[in-house]
Amino acid sequence: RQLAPFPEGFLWGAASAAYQIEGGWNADGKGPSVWDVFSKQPGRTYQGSNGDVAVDHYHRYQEDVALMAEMGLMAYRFSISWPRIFPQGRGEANEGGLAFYERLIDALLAHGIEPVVTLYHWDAPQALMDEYGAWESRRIVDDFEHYCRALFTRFGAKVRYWITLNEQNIDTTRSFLLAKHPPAVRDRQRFYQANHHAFLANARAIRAFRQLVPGGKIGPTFCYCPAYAASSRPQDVVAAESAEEFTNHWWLDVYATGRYPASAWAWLVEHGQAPRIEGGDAELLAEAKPDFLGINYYYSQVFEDNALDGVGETDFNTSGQKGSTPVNGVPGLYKTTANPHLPTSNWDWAIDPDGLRITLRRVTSRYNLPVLITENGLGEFDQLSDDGKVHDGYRIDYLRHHLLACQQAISDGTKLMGYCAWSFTDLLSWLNGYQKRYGFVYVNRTETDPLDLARIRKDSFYWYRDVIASNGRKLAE
Ligand code: GCO
Repeated sequence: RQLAPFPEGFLWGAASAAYQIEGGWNADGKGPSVWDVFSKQPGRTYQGSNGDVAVDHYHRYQEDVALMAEMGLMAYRFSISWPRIFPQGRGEANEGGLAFYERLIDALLAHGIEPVVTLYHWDAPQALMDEYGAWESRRIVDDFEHYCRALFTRFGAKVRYWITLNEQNIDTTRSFLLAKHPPAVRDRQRFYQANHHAFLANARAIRAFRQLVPGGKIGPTFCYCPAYAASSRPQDVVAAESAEEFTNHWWLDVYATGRYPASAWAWLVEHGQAPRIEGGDAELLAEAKPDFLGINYYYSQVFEDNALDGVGETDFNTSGQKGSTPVNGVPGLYKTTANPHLPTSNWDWAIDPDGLRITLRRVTSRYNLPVLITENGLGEFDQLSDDGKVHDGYRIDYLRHHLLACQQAISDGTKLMGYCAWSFTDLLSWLNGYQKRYGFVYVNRTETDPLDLARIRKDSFYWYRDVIASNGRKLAE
């Protein structure tokens, strides 16, 4: 059928995160983040890579913004590093950190690019980890609100779109179930408790925002992996529904309605894993409604029945070798299996544009809130060719099909505000180093000069520029 065009004013964007691009890890009074410490512990990241320099965006932001302007980008999503603003996590704000983001925001606005600011993209102040275990303590809720208020006060008149927490689901899963992010433990009770604190922090940020930035728009960003059933066997369907509830609704229901989903909650109570909830929490969560849901989409997952055979949370592929993703699941509930119908990336992520349409349909029918795609993209081993260019036709193909899925979702009734591709420049992958590249702009590193960091426009840069200029009409070509 004929698809409706993208709406006028659709935000064509691209995204990044502070730790993955900035560098300048101790510049102008910044305190260490948990990642500054964690990435330097042996064996934590791919070949010990860290963000001390990253792609040096802290010092090259003007060049990067000029490239965004050349591309015609309408929105740029970036995150603010909490320990740049509060080196100790709380107390007095650091003017050096605020001034950097002010320069960046002003540069974006000067080029007519809408800033979309993420308040928290995983780089908590190490001081708060040392003091009380960061997200494991309720004390973080007050400190997070204090930090958010400082930013709303300083930038509320310039920035219209705000994201509270980035991928709370992925970050806490890796922190407390997979032992891959700090504090790198495996403990389901601590997992649910830390998540409860993050929900409260999200709600407090939204409540403060309503006072300080009337007219602005705010919401969380969630990484949605739609769950498919491995077969029409009813046991597999139950498994997939449980996975949908435990891996998606658990977060989105709380953000959108303030309530934990019923059957997952019952299971946690039965298994002694439910978080402690205090008086007033339920009211706060119910009151703080987001204006939109930020959705990051990379892949779908297939689930089947898991008789009590002991499969627990397991590792995922950080090697870049295809075929090394083990089975993951919760005993008695579900476990993952490969999808025979889909190709996978070099990191074993199923490539599934229809999964994005399915995601948007599910999110819209369950929550009926506007959606901003805050991330979607393809990580690859891009190479600089002899002609000095980067021919990433595979990325164009990936983005094109996912954008067509967005267009279908719009026709299905999703109120889609915009699409931020991940990522604008190449950047540091938290666990996969600098070899996993996502950008429209290649950042050069050679063996002889690992810190060359020259910016080179990939083929996808020119393609996305034309997509934006045609408001998506180019996708039909
Ligand atoms: C990686 C990931 C990240 C995430 C992003 C999540 O390889 O490290 O893909 O880049 O997509 O940080 O919000």
